[in-house]
Amino acid sequence: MVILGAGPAGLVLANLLHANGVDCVVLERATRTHVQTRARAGFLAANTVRILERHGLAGGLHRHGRPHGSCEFRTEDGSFRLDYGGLGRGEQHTVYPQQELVSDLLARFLDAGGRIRFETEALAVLGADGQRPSVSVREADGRPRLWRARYVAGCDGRHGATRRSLPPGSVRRHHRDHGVSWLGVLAQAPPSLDAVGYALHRRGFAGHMARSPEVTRYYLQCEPGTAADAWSEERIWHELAVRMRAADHGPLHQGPILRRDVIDLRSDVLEPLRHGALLLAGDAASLISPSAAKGANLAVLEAELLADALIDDLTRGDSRALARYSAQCLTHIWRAQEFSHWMIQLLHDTSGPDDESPFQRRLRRARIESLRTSRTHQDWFAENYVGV
Ligand code: RFL
Repeated sequence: MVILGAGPAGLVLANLLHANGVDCVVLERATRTHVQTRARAGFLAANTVRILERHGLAGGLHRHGRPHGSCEFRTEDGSFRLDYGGLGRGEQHTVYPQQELVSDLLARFLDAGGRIRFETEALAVLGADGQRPSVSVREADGRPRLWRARYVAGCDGRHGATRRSLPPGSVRRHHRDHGVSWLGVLAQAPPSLDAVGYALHRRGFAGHMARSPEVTRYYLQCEPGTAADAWSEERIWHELAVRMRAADHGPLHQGPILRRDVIDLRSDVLEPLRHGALLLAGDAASLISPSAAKGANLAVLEAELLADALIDDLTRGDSRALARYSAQCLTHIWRAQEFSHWMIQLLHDTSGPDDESPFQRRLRRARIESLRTSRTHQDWFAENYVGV
């Protein structure tokens, strides 16, 4: 079994297969240091925590993760809090940075004798429609090599070899560009409020999410096409203060900006998540905007489903679960996409300069008002916000 990519999807899959006696190797393009320091997600859903617990992979997040169940909306009509941990199914997030989770998964896999080749870039998956697919790679020393396996798991994210290797017409791609971009910054500064902050402002959306007691992620809606370094630190903090209405709610805790990325809010789903012996999981299978913090959670869920299916197939000769894998994941993926799409509509003014814009803006205000006042709406929100 060859697994492409050492992100959350590839490493959960690798740990589960290895623990069940399935011979596998992980091929990863980046260095170990890069993989262990890549800051991305931070909000783990309750189901993700249960999956990791089920397989003894939750030690680190139990020691260092923090429960989180509150978000605050700040709008021109005032602000309100939703303690979502006590709504819906009563589930909370665990805040645990993705790079910490990846480091735990990696250490566990290697300690158990798992094989991983860093700095090994998959170039193409070949012969996936046959019984013996192979992966052509460039090894760390630059030499080409071919890895053969019964199955290849494509867990190499949005820009990996998996997506490039799918023959035209083999898989359908459902795509949506939301026309919205965010400047995401990671600041060496304590969180400014004890909740996720969603600020809806006529200058654009601003978001606040704790990562640790010392590090906070902020998002600022920016013009599509903005370069990551286009805004000065001063402008970033000023814009955040204005949009988050610091004058009414208190100043933001500022600190050096550690990282910045421009994120174009795009969604896409490949269907089915399988082409013969090539099986897709995580961002390689579907991309979801970070507005609802679902990407890493879907990756872990899909990895567990794929591991169970492959273990049945490879150790018991039972391929029924593998046949169901794609449809099962797609149900979860579309549900998450629907909620993420709803969040995008809620957080941004996506209407253009046409006659219908004022109508759209009023709908958005009504939606927020419903969320502020209706317990039924709040329960629905909580269930979908934490659920994957
Ligand atoms: P990853 O983590 O991208 O890992 C893929 C791995 O494959 C390697 N790779 C290759 N290896 C070999 N050969 C090749 N040709 C290769 N090409 C690539 C890469 O080096 C990498 O190590 O995918 P995976 O495992 O599917 O995990 C997906 C998640 O990383 C992603 O969905 C989340 O980070 C999305 N996301 C969030 N998700 C959440 O659930 N909660 C959040 O709060 C959250 N916040 C975020 C996010 C993503 C963000 N960015 C930068 C896109 C915040 C941000 C800013």
